[in-house]
Amino acid sequence: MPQSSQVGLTIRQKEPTNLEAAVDQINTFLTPAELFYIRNHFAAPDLKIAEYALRVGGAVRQPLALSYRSLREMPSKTVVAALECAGNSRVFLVPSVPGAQWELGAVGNAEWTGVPLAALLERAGIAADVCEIVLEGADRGIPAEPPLPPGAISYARSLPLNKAQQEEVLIAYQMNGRELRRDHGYPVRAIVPGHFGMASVKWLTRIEAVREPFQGYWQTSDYGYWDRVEGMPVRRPLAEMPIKSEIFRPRVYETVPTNQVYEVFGAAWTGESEVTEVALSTDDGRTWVEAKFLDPAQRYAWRRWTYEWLTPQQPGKYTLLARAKDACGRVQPDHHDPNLGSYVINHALPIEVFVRD
Ligand SMILES: Nc1nc2c(c(=O)[nH]1)N[C@H]1C(S)=C(S)[C@@H](COP(=O)(O)O)O[C@H]1N2
Ligand SMILES: [Mo]
Repeated sequence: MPQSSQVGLTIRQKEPTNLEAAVDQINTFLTPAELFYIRNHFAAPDLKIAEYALRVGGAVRQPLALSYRSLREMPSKTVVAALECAGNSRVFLVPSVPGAQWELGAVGNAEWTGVPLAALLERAGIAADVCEIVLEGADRGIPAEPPLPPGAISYARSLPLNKAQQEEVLIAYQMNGRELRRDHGYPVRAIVPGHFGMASVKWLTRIEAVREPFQGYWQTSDYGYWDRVEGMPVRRPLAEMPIKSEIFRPRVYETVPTNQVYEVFGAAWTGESEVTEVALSTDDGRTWVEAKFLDPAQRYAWRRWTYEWLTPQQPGKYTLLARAKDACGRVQPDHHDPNLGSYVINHALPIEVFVRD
């Protein structure tokens, strides 16, 4: 496979920009920016470093307004984290559901550098009764899906305080050692490793410590799901990613030759744990074999895996499935949970291929 970094992305929505990677082009552990999906709810704002300020306020002793330069002067930390859109693989749902019809490519794994959010909270001195930290981006508009809020809103999400205070949650200004591209949040974005992508607020301009759970649009209407408490449905915000693996090669409906070694390739990731195993089936789940990891287990990063498949002598249509496990005992389910609506599509996804002479 040539290591091209000029491969481009596939349009899922023109405006606002929503593009996904062709995952069969992925080879490397770190996904180059050229191959990293873009998920924007509104037009990307054009922020200038000279005017940039990050405000930290709400229930704090000392509100802050930090320039880009002062952020860059604080001690930095680098974390490798996979980001996956909560709607990734939506196109696999039957019956189909509304929303961007993501295939397999709304996921990537990058190295992020920035200041731990915890250090900013420490400097601002949060009040004892703070329960969440709200992160707000500079982008604004009217969201696509009802129930619609009254007028234009910004993109904002909250984090429970205990997650916000973990060292790996970054106020990031670099991706893979380079400054962020505009579509990925230039000049500054949040990175919340282990959570679905919606938590990693781009074009971050405001951090607010709050005493009551935040009920914003992206926390309730969108990026929420129905849980049950004593039989009663309650709405909760999506947060941690579950265990998931994807087959990157072969592609859906690829034709592979009979009786030859084909290198099946993919990656697996999970939330607050480590990926420990990937099993592969080439006969629609009847039998399973263990795949081989290319990367060590590292919390928040993905693990690429391969399997040398000796393709059948018998031509026909074959269904490949991959199923990962993590260190806290989670396994990918066989089916999507309808309570999760059009999100969290982490069941073993069927990749149908043709074996031909
Ligand atoms: N300000 C802002 N932040 C945002 C979004 C957005 O629309 N606006 N989209 C979120 C969603 S849904 C995802 S999946 C990730 C995508 O990050 P990427 O475009 O860098 O891949 O950004 C998140 N942060
Ligand atoms: Mo997303």
